[in-house]
Amino acid sequence: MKKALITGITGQDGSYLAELLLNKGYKVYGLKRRTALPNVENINHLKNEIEFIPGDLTDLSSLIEAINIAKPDEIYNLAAQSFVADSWSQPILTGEITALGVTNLLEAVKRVKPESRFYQASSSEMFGKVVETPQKESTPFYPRSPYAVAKVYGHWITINYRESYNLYTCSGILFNHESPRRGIEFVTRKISDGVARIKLGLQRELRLGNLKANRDWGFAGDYVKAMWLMLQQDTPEEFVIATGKTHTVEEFVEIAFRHVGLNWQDFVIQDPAFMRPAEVDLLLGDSSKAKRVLGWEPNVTFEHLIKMMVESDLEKYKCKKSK
Ligand code: NAP
Ligand code: G4F
Repeated sequence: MKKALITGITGQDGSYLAELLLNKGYKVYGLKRRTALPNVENINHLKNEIEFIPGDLTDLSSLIEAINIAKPDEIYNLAAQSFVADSWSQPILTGEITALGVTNLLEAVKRVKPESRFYQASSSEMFGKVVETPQKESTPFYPRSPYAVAKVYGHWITINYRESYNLYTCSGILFNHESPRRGIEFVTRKISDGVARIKLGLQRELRLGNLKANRDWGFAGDYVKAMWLMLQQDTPEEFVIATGKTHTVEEFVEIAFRHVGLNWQDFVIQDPAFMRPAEVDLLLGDSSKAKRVLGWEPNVTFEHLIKMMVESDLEKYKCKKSK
């Protein structure tokens, strides 16, 4: 039986990846940091199938111990301070987790189980103020936030440990991917949650920042398949994972409100509090390498994704109301 260790198990991607690996017959270990209150909503349905190991990306000793316990064939490093907006208010913490945390984990791999295969969750945010469109594996990086700068570090240290120590390490440069399990602070889930609450009379307005930003949005369930495929190749390489279509935040808002029969302009207020000091205006990925080498393609369309998220939030609030 193959064994996998997932960091970031409580997050959106950690939960979908755990489901995928369990379905493939893996023994799944999840690195979980201590929290004052339980935060296992995304993985509650899997809690008896995953073996949790306490640990934190900023604590090398806990990572060494985790790899000693799991002795994993595959390691998926999904843990990060992943919210771009907060990386300006917590730039040092973001660097410690999202950048140096990768080195901590690679060091633990090198010392304890160098034959493990390692996946790093790199990000399209690294392209930032884009120098070409669409963005592909060879596109130069121009990060625009402390988060993106930290991800560039994580990306290059992953390559460096491969070249320095001959480890099997690779990175997926994933464009935005969403789902009903997306954290509530990210714009898509903030919108789907807000639309559901407004429709059910629980909220009157939705305050958002820049509606003109363009993102290449896919479904998280499709994207975790690409992570697994990357670790099944003979040679580790970098891959862009994207839908190849870009949409504005405003389009997302418009479709989400239309889905419940409402006009977004009656409810959305632009609030400077949600504007960023430096914005990423346009992301559009070219994942033709992933299609050619991995045979990977996304299945869920933009419209289907929005419908899935709005329906899920409506259901959640309807259940709460009826209790
Ligand atoms: P997410 O929902 O924010 O999950 C992040 C996970 O990291 C959570 O499980 C969190 O645990 C954990 N974590 C944070 N700090 C940690 C620490 N110091 N030690 C150990 N664990 C820690 O993120 P996601 O959307 O699933 O994304 C997964 C990864 O892909 C992240 O690295 C993200 O930066 C990257 N990425 C995401 C996207 C996207 O569109 N979703 C695109 C490109 C790249 P707690 O629950 O305890 O906070
Ligand atoms: O949903 P967002 O916060 O995601 P962002 O910044 O694109 O980052 C996400 O995707 C990255 C991949 O490209 C990941 F690496 C990263 O970890 C994260 O998962 O914001 C999307 C866009 C931005 O342009 C933002 O300015 O939406 C705009 N926006 C407008 N109003 C808003 C809001 N974003 C948030 N979070 N909240 C708003 O009210």
